[in-house]
This record gives sequence, structure tokens and C-alpha cells, in this order.
Amino acid sequence: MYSIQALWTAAHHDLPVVFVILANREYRVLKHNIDAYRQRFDVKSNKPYMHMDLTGPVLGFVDLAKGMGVAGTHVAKADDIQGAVAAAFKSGKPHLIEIEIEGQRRLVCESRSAMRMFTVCGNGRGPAMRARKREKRRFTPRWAA
Ligand SMILES: Cc1ncc(C[n+]2csc(CCOP(=O)(O)OP(=O)(O)O)c2C)c(N)n1
Repeated sequence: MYSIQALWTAAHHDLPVVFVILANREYRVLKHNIDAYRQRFDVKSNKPYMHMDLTGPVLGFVDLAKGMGVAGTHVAKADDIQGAVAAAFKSGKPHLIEIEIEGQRRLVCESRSAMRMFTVCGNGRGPAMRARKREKRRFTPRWAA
């Protein structure tokens, strides 16, 4: 939702870009952070994740694209992805593919090192911190770099 206007730009310049949205209807990375913090500080809580669901209403990305002059395809089944992507490339036009993926799953950190991807603590010195930094460098997803 931060950069959806790029669709209009693609339509305006007639750029043959295929946009793929993995629609989980939630802000999962923040849910993941909450899980990691709770685990890190041994907080037992079953409270829901506040303000992290993108529902009510659900975002309709195909409609958003249409409103900006970009055709779109909604995909609900994995088997339909290949055909949708092939058709989108073949169109030679900008095209948005919205793929419905599972949402609402509670993520559980499998290990302390997985948690450390998201939480950094301590005074920034010492072997433990250096190990954390090494892990962070190794595992940091591109968007978190
Ligand atoms: C334009 C823009 N660039 C970067 C960010 C930083 N950012 C915050 S969460 C996130 C990743 C979200 O991952 P995604 O798979 O889209 O959703 P989620 O896993 O949270 O459900 C990024 C890139 C941002 N919010 N907006």
C-alpha cells in the first residue's frame, strides 16, 4: 500500500511490468516481531495482534490496479499461478497478479537464532553480540537490511 501508485506509472508509460502481490491480508512481519519479542522476554500472552490485520475491508488489488489503468488477475489456487504469469507476460502490458496466500498463522520462532534475526539487545560489544551480528548478516532478509 506504500507504493501502489507505481501501477499508474506503469500504465502511463505503458511498461510491460508484471506485478505479483502475495496477499496474506495481514502485516505478518510485525506479528512475527511480536512473537519474537514475547519469546525473547518470556512473556506469555494469547492477546491478538493489534492493528495488524488488513481486513475489514479486504484490499482488492485487482480493483486497485483497474482503477489505475492496469489489468489484473486474481489467483486463488496454486495450480493457476503458472497460467496467470504466462498470460501476463504475453500481454506485453503492465499486469497485476494477486495471489491469495494463507494468512492468520501464528509464527513461532523455532530457535533462539531465528529470533535474533529480529531482536538485537545488549550493549553492542562482546562475543555474544558479535555472534548475533554475524547471524543477522547471514539471515537478514533483503527488505530488513
Ligand atoms: C515503500 C516501503 N518500503 C519499505 C518498507 C519497509 N517494510 C516494512 S514491512 C516490509 C515487508 C513486508 O513484507 P510483506 O511480505 O509484504 O508482508 P508481510 O510478510 O508483513 O505480511 C517492508 C519492506 C515499507 N513499509 N514501505
